[in-house]
Amino acid sequence: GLALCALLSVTGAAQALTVGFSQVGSESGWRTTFSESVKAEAERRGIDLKFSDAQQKQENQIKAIRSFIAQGVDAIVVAPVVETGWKPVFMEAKRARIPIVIVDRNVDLKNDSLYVTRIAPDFTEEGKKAANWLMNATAGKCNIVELQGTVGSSAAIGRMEGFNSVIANYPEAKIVRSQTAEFTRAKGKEVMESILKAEGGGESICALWSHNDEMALGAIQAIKEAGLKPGKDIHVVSVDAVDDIFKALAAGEVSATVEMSPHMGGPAFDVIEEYLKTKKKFDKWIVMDGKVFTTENYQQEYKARFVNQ
Ligand code: GYE
Repeated sequence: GLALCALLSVTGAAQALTVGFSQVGSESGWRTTFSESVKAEAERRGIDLKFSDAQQKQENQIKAIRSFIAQGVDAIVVAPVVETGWKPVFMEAKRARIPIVIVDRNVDLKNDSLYVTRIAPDFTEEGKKAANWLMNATAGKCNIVELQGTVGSSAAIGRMEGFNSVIANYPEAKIVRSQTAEFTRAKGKEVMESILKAEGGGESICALWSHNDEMALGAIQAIKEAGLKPGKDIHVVSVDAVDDIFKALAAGEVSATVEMSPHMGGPAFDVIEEYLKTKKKFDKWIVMDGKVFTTENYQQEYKARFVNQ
């Protein structure tokens, strides 16, 4: 009863960590899995998580961070929707002595001043893995349509740079159309429909390179409605390795996807717990690596996700 509470509060054992998480939105299956994973991890650790979904709007993320500062949380986790515009609110958190950990996308700030570290994949590597797979599959001869992610996001910038750096070595591989579909399934379908029309039906398109599975899954519907077989007439290569893409791999409608782990909650909470003890900065960020799943090697992961539940 009261005595125990008093004892716990004296020993500090009752002081659960309070962490504010400013999430981009829920635009993709990958993102919702990421949010669920962070919430489950907080639950497991007895962390009081304040969660905010910004519907992909930076001003909502800034409002959420300000609210976390006002609440006096112990730490803030941010998945920044775009790279720019973060300095003022990060300065406010610093003045309030509330550490920030970046997850997923990046900001254009130096991490030695305004945040503790970043936990993320190497987006450029993801683009290179996708392009290397496609160049091997097509012997370097391919007219490619690109669906870009959110303009200004480090995920779209990095994946584009990585992919382009590889195909630059193949004179007969070129991107014939490139347009953003904002990482969503609906826009992926809509943009692919317009590209197929503009390209005379799509017979000349060798591959679709999509910055995430969500847009690829929308584009696949458009490819089928145009009377073509995705994964056969048009290779489909994307990133995230969400559950739905494994169903498409099993159906032969997708060729390859580069895995991006959504399980960044654990590492983020580890960093926070360590930082609050040591106040030590991290001199480099924590990189999450990912595999390339293709029609040749998806089966084991497919079973792990759908059969053993
Ligand atoms: O690939 C996509 C989400 O920032 C890397 O954002 C993340 C991307 C992910 O919309 O599904």
